[in-house]
Amino acid sequence: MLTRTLIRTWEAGDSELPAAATQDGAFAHDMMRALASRPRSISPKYFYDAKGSRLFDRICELPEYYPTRTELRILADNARAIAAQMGPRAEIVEFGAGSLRKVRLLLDAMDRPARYLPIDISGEHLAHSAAALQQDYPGLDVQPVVADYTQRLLLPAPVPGAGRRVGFFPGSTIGNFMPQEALHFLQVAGQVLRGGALLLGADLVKDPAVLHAAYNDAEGVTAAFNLNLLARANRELGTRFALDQFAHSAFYNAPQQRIEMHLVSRRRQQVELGGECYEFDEGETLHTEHSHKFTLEGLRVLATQAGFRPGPVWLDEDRLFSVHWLHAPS
Ligand code: AVI
Repeated sequence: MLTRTLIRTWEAGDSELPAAATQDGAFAHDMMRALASRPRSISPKYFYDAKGSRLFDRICELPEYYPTRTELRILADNARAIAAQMGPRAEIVEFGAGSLRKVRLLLDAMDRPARYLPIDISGEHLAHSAAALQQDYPGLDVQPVVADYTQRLLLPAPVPGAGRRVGFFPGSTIGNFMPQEALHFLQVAGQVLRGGALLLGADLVKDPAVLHAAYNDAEGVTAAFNLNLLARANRELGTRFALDQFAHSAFYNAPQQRIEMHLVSRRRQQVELGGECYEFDEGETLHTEHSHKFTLEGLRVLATQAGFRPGPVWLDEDRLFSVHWLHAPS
């Protein structure tokens, strides 16, 4: 029962085409813009080529990277309570193709799920994940939606007899947005989930040493993940970043409640792109990611600003991570 929906989320006259339409063009454009600006920064979405996605999967298994296993434990321990909030015949809309392990925990506990709609900008990755899930849940209506979920979304109408529409946004990916972008995402989600709810995973503020270790693992996988951005630019854009001349840097910015990841130039050097030459001073950085951490109250205030009504919150016993049930606007 695997069907496929391609949704346009941009309109004629928009200044930028969606990344799906111009994947390479958008990377070149954003990299050029990053190199030309000061301070230099680029969207973390460019981490996730095939190699970057594999590295991220390895990060999720690292002993220092607690968010994935902690969220899985919270979902497993509370699956029945979460399913009770969902009610019968609910449909799940997952923002991102996601970890199939997480949604399975929900599907296994739910009362006759009506449909599963994973949304992702990468059609290939999405098709792969959806097909894998369909194999294990042959009776489930799986309908992948190729779209940029940060933009205005149009989803297929609910199936007849469906219950609540429940959004699922795990992994604290919301933390990779800037606060204004997180608000915008929640507003967009609120529109497509009207009358339903959002199940949202959010990493919590904690001892900076724990955060520091999670983004500076002993094996160097996070460093490789960060540096893969430059390797990807070399592969796809023909830049010749000297990979051994940039260092991974990740630190907790306490006032902003976020981990910042940067690539730091180890010496004065130049890089060329699109016929332009860009200079890095020694110590100058390309900022590659923010990973915001939340207090329970801060997350609930943000959700309320976007029109959600906060419901139950599930936590692990060390209060490292949180999973929020947020009632969508009606
Ligand atoms: C996907 N995202 C929530 C991860 C995070 O923790 O911000 C990405 C990541 N970056 C470094 N390690 C993991």
